[in-house]
Amino acid sequence: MRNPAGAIRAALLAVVTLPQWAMADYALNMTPGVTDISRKVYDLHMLIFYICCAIAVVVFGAMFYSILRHRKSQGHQPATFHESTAVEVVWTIVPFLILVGMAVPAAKTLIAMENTADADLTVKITGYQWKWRYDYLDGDAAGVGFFSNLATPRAQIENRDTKGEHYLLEVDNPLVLPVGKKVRFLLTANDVIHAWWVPDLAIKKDAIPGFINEVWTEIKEPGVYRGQCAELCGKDHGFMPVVVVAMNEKDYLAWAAEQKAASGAAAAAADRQWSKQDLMAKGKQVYDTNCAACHQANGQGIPGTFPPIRGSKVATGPLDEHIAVVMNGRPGTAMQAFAGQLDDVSLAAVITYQRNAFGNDTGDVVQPKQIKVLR
Ligand code: HEC
Ligand SMILES: [Cu+2]
Repeated sequence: MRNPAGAIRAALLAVVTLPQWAMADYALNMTPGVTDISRKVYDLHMLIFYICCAIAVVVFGAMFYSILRHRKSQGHQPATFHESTAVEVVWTIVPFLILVGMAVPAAKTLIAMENTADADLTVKITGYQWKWRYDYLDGDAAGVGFFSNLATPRAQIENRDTKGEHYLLEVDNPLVLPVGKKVRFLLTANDVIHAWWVPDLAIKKDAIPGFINEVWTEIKEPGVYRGQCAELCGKDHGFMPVVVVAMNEKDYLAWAAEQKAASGAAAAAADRQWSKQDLMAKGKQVYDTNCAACHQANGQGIPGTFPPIRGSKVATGPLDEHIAVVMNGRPGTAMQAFAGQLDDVSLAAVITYQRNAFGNDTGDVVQPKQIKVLR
């Protein structure tokens, strides 16, 4: 090396600035999160990590010391530990103590994680292909329920140069929770296995059709916490993020009141007569959010997997059958029953849209009232 001093200085500089690089936008460690449980999980992770480091130093230290200082070329003979009771006892008891030292705090944390008793509020979380549904079962928002769909525009997904700040980690309706309250989650799924994962809350729990899993959280700080589905659940598994917004009590109450008012307004909207233009505008929005993942935004479907809506015999044929397919789905296929997922207005709008968009110019208009009588 021509300039050893320069090289040493460069190396020192690298070591000194390394933590800053690591901190910048590249986090290697897990997050400590924003709940007591997440902090316990983090502490447990660090404790066990340090124990592993200490074991590594001791074991590799002994190994390298022996290899170096007791090498054959120096005339050393192999040692025998054969039938040494003392050594046998030590290498049984030491790992036993280390294991117990890890198992005690780990079991304590696990028990705390499973203890869903005395919750202030219960929210049912249901996984769908490919969105989440949240139903508030009690508390100030009792009766409120909604779907939470990916909000990243399709254009951004197709052209990744235009990625936004929360690319694929943003939704139209986040799960809103009050801070400082114990919230119990009941997890299940409508179709296949999903998993609800929010690292800041240290929650990753499977949502399984026909089963109900329980988990809980108590968020300390107001804020927005993001996560994802963590169980490979089909084509758009990477497109069903989780967003939790934690609010203080006052904002949460205002939000709950707003949600209740909105569902009242939706009921009123279902009773009035809609113009074709309004149904088409609303229908496009419903279609892009709920149907385009399979039938595609241009209505052409994916040959062999998802049928086209453009020119479809159902979407251009008898109206009754079209309504029946959308409301009841096609059992045994990916075509879900949308009667339980969409309200009367959304169903009327999306069916009107499918019958008039993509060149399906049937001219048919479906009113929300027509859907209401079929429920
Ligand atoms: C998860 C994928 C998926 C989503 C989302 C989806 N569909 Fe389907 N859809 C299908 C599949 C698969 C079929 C074909 C079912 C079969 O084999 O009979 C289908 C069939 C249909 C048909 C009949 C087409 C024909 O020509 O047979 C209509 C109409 C339809 N879907 C409407 C909708 C509407 C409206 C939405 C949104 C509210 C929607 N679909 C969302 C997968 C989906
Ligand atoms: Cu999923």
